[in-house]
Amino acid sequence: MSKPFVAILMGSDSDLPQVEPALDTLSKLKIPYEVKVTSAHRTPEITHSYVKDADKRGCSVFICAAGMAAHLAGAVAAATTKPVIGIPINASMNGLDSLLSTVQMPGGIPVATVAIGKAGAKNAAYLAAQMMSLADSELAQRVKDDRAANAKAVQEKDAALQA
Ligand code: RP5
Repeated sequence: MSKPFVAILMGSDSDLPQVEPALDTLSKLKIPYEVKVTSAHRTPEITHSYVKDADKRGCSVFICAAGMAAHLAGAVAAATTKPVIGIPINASMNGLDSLLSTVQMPGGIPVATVAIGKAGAKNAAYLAAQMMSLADSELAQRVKDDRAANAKAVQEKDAALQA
């Protein structure tokens, strides 16, 4: 079996600028990932078969980004029992349409929904890392070190302000 990885799906390549912080964060934490542009509506069969295949190949967590009627995360969650994290993309209505259509899943098919846009993308990657850390002590340490480095950066910015 291949190394555990994260699969990042997005409904359109137009979502990429808002998804990039997820890719950067996974790279920083040395977590392997795949990126796939596929849509719940435009390419439903490709979405389904990709999820089934990625699941079999050792995908640990799916991260799904979509805008407007954002059904991608829900469609993915319907096809796997691996954790699914949804990033609502701001493509219209300030992303509120995407937020509601990602988060409002019926009972039994969860999607862990993060904030709209870039902050959500970053947190989706951290959340995936924290999930994978449960079975990977080296990754758990990298996540802890990263959290400490972020706290130090805040303190340094504060110190610069006080000087
Ligand atoms: C959604 O429709 C995509 O995730 C994207 O956010 C939105 C618009 O897609 P494009 O028309 O830019 O391809 O499915």
